Amino acid sequence: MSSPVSYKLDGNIGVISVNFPPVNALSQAVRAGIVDAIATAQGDSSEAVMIICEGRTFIAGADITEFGKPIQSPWLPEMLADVENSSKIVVAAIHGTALGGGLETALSAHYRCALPSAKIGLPEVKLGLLPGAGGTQRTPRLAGVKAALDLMTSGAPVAASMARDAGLVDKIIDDDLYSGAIAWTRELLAEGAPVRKSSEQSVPEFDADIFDEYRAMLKKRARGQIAPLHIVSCVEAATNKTFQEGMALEREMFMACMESPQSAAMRHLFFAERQAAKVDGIGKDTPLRPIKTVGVIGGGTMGGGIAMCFANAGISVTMIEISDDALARGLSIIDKNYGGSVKRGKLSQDKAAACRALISGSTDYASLAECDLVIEAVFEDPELKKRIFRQLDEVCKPGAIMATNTSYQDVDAIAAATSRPQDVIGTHFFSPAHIMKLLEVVRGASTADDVLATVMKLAKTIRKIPVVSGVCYGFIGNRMLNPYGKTVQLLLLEGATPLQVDTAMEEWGMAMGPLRVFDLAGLDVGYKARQALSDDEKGDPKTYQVPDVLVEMGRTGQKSGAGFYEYDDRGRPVADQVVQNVIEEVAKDLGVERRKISDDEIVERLISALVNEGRKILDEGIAQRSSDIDVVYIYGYGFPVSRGGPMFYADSQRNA
Ligand code: T1G
Repeated sequence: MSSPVSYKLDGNIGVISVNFPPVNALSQAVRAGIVDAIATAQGDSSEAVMIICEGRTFIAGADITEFGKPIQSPWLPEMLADVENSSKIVVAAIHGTALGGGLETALSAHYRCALPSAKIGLPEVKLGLLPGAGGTQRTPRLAGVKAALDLMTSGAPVAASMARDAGLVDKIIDDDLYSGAIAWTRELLAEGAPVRKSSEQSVPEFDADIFDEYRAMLKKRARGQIAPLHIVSCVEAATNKTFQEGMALEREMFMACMESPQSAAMRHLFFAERQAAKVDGIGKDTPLRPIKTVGVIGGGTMGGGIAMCFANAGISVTMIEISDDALARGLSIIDKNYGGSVKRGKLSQDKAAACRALISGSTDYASLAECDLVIEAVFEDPELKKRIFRQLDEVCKPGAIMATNTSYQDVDAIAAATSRPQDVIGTHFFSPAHIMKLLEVVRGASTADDVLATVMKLAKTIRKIPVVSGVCYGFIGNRMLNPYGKTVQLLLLEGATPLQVDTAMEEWGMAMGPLRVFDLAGLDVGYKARQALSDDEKGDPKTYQVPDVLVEMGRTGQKSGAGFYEYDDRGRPVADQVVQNVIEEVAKDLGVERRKISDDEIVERLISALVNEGRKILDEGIAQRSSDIDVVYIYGYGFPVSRGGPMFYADSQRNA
């Protein structure tokens, strides 16, 4: 099999070109190819060497598919040492995204140039790892301690211009990368630019307190994760040890991270997220319906957030409300959201204004006539939804996709209200819709393959992570939330307090304990839904009696200032004896014997409730694969990434 790395002389420049689709990952063949090419260049007529990649990006990192298997030589650090020890200057020419081992390759070169559109980053921390090929030692020497810590502990890529300002890129090439980089390399030769090893540079001045400041911040921001703290130790070593000593520490800590359950979990998620975007049985070449204009029905919190998702992706949106006042309120929610994004520095004023300009409003369904997609986002009343879809059936153009944002209702029943159920689909956004990344895409029995394929691709356009669900009450996430919530109520009656349950789950890693989640969502939501059910349908009163009593006391959650907790004037939850009295009263009425309950029991019973329901969802074919369920719970329900998702966690416990 031919090597993915080619080498040729372009005049006096030896050009190493990597061509290993899709992202030029540093597979064993790529590493061996670069080692051979560098060795060839040492003995030929070249005066300098350039490393460039074909395809859509510079090297995007080590080959993650090789992780967890025996490492084959040449090891990446060895390859990078060969690059850096070249007797001739080596120039890296960057386009696309130079990430992880890709950036480390560029940093082992002596000079770096990049297209303005290029980005560089060290995202290893998102895999529960740290840069394991000199990144923790070379980056601080080139960019300083703070920039290095920011780059490695956030894992976020930075634009080429920022990389240049930080000292990680030397030159921006404004036109064709190949010819521009060749010309620049010849300029360097003409200037007599020396072999410049980043490993020999010393770390610029830094604030000695920075390491402890980062440790304190990371203990909160990346609670329980080991890689971020190891990154701090490695960068600290770059400031007080030799390069070789620092490399030895980096290797030791890299291997510790690689072998950790956290990294296995986060690497699982990396592939799970990408697998979720694929629909078994629907080919990549399925023709998609063009989506240029979108309609959103409902200007509430969800409708406004959904409208922003599309506007932020440059797609024009018409928002429909029932009256001018309601429409004005809806548009003001959007204005407030954009204002907040600008204030938090998430969006520039100009970008926010450009996005906002793409959103218009109307009270007339006729204005939806040219929309390629319409999303209904009104409150959870199935009859109202059917009425809306009958109207959409009247006004939407042939081929328009009609989607419902329902979080529970029967998408097939909604589709049946139209003459074109094949064009109907569920797009379940999570609140706040313009921030939460998860999108449950609910495939109805009649949903056409091209409609599903179009929405899955559109999800990526609006920067969401799509997961396909079949039709059932609550789809994947909310259906699993149901037994989770019921088990919480049983734990309270049996002796745990709301604060103990929430603390146990948050210390285990959940972003928010269940009682705080219920207070945030509003206890009245479940209460109203139960009013429509018979006693049989409601199930065991132990699972809902306490929240019903609280709602009837006017305690509907954070929005009313009290639910399972009281909330102080800054919205912080405070344990409330009134609630404890209600719990004990209900336990007595229902004959529940109370006892001391351990935190471990709380975690074990709540995670089991999720996993057992997840298994049913899989058995029923509602979810395509177990890893899809993990993606739902990580991106929609605050499950800790370091545990990989409920299904992965259960398997890892079983195999431990
Ligand atoms: N290794 C193997 N396959 C990879 C890969 C990688 N590093 N990156 C992407 N792929 C596959 C991916 O699975 C998918 O495959 C296809 O490429 C397109 O990816 C020693 C230890 C580069 C920004 O973490 O961030 O270097 O599903 O759908 O949205 O210090 O991929 O088509 O079969 O994501 O355009 C560090 C991970 C590794 C970068 C492109 N690097 N990749 O995004 O496409 S650890 C990373 C990304 C490391 C060193 C350490 C993104 C992307 P398939 P995609 P995209």
